[in-house]
Amino acid sequence: SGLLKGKRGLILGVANNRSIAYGIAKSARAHGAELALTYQGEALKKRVEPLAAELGGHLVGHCDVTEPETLDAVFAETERLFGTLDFVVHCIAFSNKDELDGRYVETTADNFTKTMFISCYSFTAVAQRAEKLMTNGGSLITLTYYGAEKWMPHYNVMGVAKAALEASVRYLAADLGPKAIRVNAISAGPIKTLAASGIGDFRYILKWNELNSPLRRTVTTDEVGDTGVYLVSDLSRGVTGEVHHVDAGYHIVG
Ligand code: 0WD
Repeated sequence: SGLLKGKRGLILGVANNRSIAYGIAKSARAHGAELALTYQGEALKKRVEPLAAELGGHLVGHCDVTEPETLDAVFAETERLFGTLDFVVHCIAFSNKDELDGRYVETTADNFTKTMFISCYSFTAVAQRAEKLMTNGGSLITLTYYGAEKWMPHYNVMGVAKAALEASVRYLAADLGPKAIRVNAISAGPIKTLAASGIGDFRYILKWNELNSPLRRTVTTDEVGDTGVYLVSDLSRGVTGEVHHVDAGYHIVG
């Protein structure tokens, strides 16, 4: 469809073709969006380059949110290419793997700070830069997980960071609403990606969701992608500050 025809979007967080960011990029492209993508480091560049080409998108550079100058460079390149920006998709999170297992109470100050910065603050850092390019209004989306709302095994400090991320969605939505910039999150059910492979007992969590979600299955990156299209399109023009679950209904059960 031409739902996103004429819309230009920046996608952050494609690591490979299993990434949620890739699922959203693919759906957005199928609905006519023009895309800019980033990669984190040279190793991932080799993975992301062919995916950007396949999507007819532009690679706008290396982005590591712990190096703010790389975010500045990416937004400068996006402005040079597009002029204005209609949407941004933020699919970035990180925590030390050895703290995504065992007990939350053991979290170190260093990993707490790092997890919060990369998984929560980076969305605000992105919003600051996006606001300047969204002169015709726009839509920002980020990815969260049910572990923000309820205790989940092994999610630990990432659950705390996702809770803060969901709160930041509400504060950003209030700040940017007067400029017709909407801010929403998708709370995705578990999907086997690179980031998920760091979480202890992940296969068990997938199985548990399969057995207990209302739809009796898990979700795919394509399904998250289609919801992403809705949230960045004008179909959702009345929606902001929302955390929208794409989890086969698990959140009403668990
Ligand atoms: O079950 C899942 N997979 C769920 C994921 C359920 C619900 C939510 N999510 C969230 C994640 O927490 C994350 O916010 O979705 C988002 C995307 O994650 P993903 O698609 O599951 O995982 P992946 O394909 O690994 O993409 C995450 C990427 C990183 O990949 P790796 O695995 O190499 O860390 O986030 C990027 C990176 O490309 N990333 C960074 N980007 C810029 N600067 C940084 C950083 N410092 N750290 C990680």
